[in-house]
Amino acid sequence: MAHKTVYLALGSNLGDRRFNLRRACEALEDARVHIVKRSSIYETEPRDVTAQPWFLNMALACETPYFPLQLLAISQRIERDLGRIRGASSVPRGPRTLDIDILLFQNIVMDTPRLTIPHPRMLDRRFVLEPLSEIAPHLRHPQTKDLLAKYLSRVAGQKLRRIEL
Ligand code: PH2
Ligand code: MG
Ligand code: MG
Repeated sequence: MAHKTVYLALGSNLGDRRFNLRRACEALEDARVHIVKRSSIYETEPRDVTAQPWFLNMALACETPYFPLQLLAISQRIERDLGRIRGASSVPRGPRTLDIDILLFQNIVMDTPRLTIPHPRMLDRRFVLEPLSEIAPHLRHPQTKDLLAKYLSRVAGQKLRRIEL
């Protein structure tokens, strides 16, 4: 079956953050989500819930045979395997060992209770736009048709630092 191009955002702010990101990449590869390009790792100031540890974030360009909801299920399984707790005992947008977010999936636009693509908050988040622009500088948002660079300039006040490998 034809493979589709998808952009993912990874984040971790609990436990061994670097290890969690590395294991996530390995688990994605094992699940037929093939990583074509990976960004640097960035240490980023927490957004939304600001009283939580700083995150490590990165972005991936992948090729996969799956459809969006299948990829969501795989991502959530990997989050659980890496110790992610959801439900009553966890704070929405709060600390987590691993978060895998689907940013863009081909040029698909979908809005369902389980999954919204493009990711609805991606354009306001430097921790997403910075790593994503690093691996895909010419990408346009499928709804606005604008280059990511346009949005990046608006979030320059959000703190982050690129971690040297
Ligand atoms: N994820 C959130 C909420 N806030 N802040 C940073 N810096 N990085 C994240 O990955 C992040 C966040 C919800 O998923
Ligand atoms: Mg998220
Ligand atoms: Mg998520």
